[in-house]
Amino acid sequence: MATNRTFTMLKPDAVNKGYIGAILEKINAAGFKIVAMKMTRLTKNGAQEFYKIHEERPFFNDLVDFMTSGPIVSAILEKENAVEDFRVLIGATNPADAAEGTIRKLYAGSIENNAIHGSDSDENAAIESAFHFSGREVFSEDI
Ligand code: RTP
Ligand code: MG
Repeated sequence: MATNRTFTMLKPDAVNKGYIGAILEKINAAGFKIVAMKMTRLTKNGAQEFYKIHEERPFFNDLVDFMTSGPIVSAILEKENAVEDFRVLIGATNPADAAEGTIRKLYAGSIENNAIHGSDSDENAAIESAFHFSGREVFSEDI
């Protein structure tokens, strides 16, 4: 299986509760290599653009308000089968449905405040990574 990449954000709830270190530990322990990472805060326009696919959904405005409510940590992760394996690691969208040991089961409070994002396809991983990072911010070579 080819090594590929996914994109993640630690959402404002996880950052605010002090879970950055614990979540990064789980990500590394699961075999993902961090090839880009930064703390930022999404603007309203940025959050609307990032979650544009959900703009007709009833929860869209609440989602944008939540995602702009504080800083996030965004990162690009590399691993074999990255997109699918990362979705397994983070668990179901609603932490009440998430499997034991998953990041959302451990660190998410609700379906709205669910701690972490993971891309849902290779195509979206590339789009989302380019939205958050320039080429110079991505470190792919082994050193
Ligand atoms: P994400 O994109 O953040 O990784 O989450 P996901 O794929 O598991 O879920 P998705 O369907 O893409 O929904 C995006 C985010 O919208 C919020 N949401 N709220 N109130 C609701 O019913 C509801 N449904 C979704 C969640 O924060 C979800 O992560
Ligand atoms: Mg999604």
